[in-house]
Amino acid sequence: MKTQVAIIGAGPAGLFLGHLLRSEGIDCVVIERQTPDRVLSRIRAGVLEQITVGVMERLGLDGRLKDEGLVEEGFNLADGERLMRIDVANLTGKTVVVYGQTEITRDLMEAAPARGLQVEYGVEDVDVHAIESDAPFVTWSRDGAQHRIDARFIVGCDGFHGPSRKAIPASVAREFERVYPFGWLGILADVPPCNHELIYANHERGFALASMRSQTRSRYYIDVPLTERLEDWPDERLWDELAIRLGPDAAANIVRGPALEKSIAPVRSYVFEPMRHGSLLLCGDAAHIVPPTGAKGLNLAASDVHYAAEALTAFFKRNDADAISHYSTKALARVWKSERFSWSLTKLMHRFSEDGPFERAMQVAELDYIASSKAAHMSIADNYVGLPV
Ligand code: FAS
Ligand code: PHB
Repeated sequence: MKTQVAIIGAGPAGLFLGHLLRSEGIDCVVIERQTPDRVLSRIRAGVLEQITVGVMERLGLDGRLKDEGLVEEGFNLADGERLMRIDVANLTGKTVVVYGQTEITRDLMEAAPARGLQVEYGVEDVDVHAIESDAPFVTWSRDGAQHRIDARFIVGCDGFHGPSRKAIPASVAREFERVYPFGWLGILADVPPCNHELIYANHERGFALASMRSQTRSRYYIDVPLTERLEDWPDERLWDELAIRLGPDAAANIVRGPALEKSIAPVRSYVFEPMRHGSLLLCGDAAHIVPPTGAKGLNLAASDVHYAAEALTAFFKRNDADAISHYSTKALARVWKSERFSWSLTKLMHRFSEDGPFERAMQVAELDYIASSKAAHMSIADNYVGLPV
């Protein structure tokens, strides 16, 4: 098989890029290890920045997002005593939209045939070759048959555990990582949210987040030590803990219900540089991971793809190779700012077992500062709605 761009991974990054390239008339093929149902069964991000909404608008795929998405003009930080509302709409003139990653992925998957976007599911043994040449290729197998895609570029959109990043030689690779001493235990339930806006809570028993997917479906999280197992957290125990950590006002509005999905996700900050080596580009979780506290994971995938599509379109349609050579620097500049915001909000809203009284006093002082400073609100709002591309 021959194409212009071979894309590995049909998560949000791979499908965003495939659609953007096809909308520019550029040939591409997406290959994905899992089945479509398996990809859709993942419960991940839920908050969209303007950049991500903008990509769906550009693709003409924002219909359901506009009908079903919840426009959020603010969100809240709680510290056991106070509820501090960050009025992002008035502070920045921008909003975020609550619309599940599952729904974004479903919209992109369903629109692929009409776009002429070829997506091969259930592939195995994916490997990339000759990435330091102008004729890289990908090999893969399915049902025992061997396949090969020859392309001018390969884009690794294969997430944190995918093969693409590993193809970049150690001699040029730089890695930056912080693994946090807790995971996020999330529950999805068909119950109305306890508040119309998100609440991030820093309680002496730990972190909690009240989020939602719609007016009738809620998503809640608490942090738990990495030693905890799902079976240690039957629904009732989780609802009890949420009621304590979110505080009496929110607790009074919590409607309990059976879990549709419950999972523990590890929490880490990770950046891989460079995001391009030769004819291989990396987008999304294949190159970086953020703690979910800043709600940046999916949105960073969209901004990487924005830059990658811009560079690949310049290359194929205007014969301009320059944009490709600047891709990694441009994408990383925004990645690092999102990494900083996600790390700082994680440090502010979680209790760290290794922290002593001084570190705790710093948390309290920062929350006090936020409670009393418009400038602090402005900075948080500016980062939460998403920095310009
Ligand atoms: P993805 O991981 O979504 O997609 C990569 C795709 O590549 C997958 O479909 C995978 O099957 C495929 N792939 C992997 N190896 C392959 C191979 N060898 N061959 C072919 N295909 C291969 N963000 C938030 O903002 N809020 C959250 O609550 C949140 N929760 C998360 C929970 C979890 C468990 C994870 C992992 C992430 C979470 N995130 C969250 C971040 C999440 O939204 C990611 O940033 C987003 O999925 C990134 O999209 P992609 O880069 O497309 O990677
Ligand atoms: C979610 O709704 O899943 C969600 C929202 C905000 C976050 C993380 C996750 O910061």
